[in-house]
Amino acid sequence: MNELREERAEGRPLFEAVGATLKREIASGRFAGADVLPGERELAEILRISRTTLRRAIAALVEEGVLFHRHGAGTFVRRRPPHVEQALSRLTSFTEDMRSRGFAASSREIERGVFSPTPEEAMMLGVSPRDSVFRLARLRLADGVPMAMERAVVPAHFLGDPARVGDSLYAALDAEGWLPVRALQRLRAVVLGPADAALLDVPEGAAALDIHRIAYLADGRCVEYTRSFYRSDTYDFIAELTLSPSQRRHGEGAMR
Ligand code: 16G
Repeated sequence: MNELREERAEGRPLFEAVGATLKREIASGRFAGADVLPGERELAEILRISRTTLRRAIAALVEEGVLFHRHGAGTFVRRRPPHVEQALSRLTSFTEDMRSRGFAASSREIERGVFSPTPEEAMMLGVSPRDSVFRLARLRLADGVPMAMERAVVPAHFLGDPARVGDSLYAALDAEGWLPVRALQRLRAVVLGPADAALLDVPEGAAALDIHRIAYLADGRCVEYTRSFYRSDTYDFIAELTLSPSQRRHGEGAMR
């Protein structure tokens, strides 16, 4: 939090400079894990300011709606979920999507490993039940806010060493030369169960978009089957609709 000095350089009162620094840290996802600020004494020590100044800065941020107190639990960050409009016709990765919008993408891993496929996975991926699949279940976050829960399955032979899959599954597939070029996606509305609702930080029973993506290589082999729950308050999927060529000819005729 070295920026405190820069904030101060602008000649504003110290508590305002502290508030601006905290806001910047929040935006960068610094407290994203638990969304709770460190204790007053620890934070005052980190910022090298008095607890009175810190209290004043926090009070101003509570008034602004950036922070809120939860009795007996501490001071929390009030996250406003980023809103994203996503074209349905482009095959992109979460990391790429968020980066292009200026959000910091991150993930919380729920499951990772190489397993025997379930009958559904084997059928979706077109692999034999004797093959292995790499499973990666992640909570995907933008600027520290949970956006989607994704459970991806990839035939293990496409990934070389699955332990090397880092922040982006598509970057890992690309590195192996197996980036998908085409995908089929099915979307439907669902009501979230308690476990997914808790992960996505929405009330149980909230609506979400249940998305199944099956992605293919140029030679038609299936490289990914992913089932995701996208928070319905953060994502709008936009589809472009065009007339079929024959209808277009018809329409042009009608206009003359
Ligand atoms: C997107 C895809 C998901 C893919 C992921 C890869 C949808 C609905 N889903 O979230 O199928 O596995 O991107 O992202 O768009 P990554 O490269 O950042 O891991």
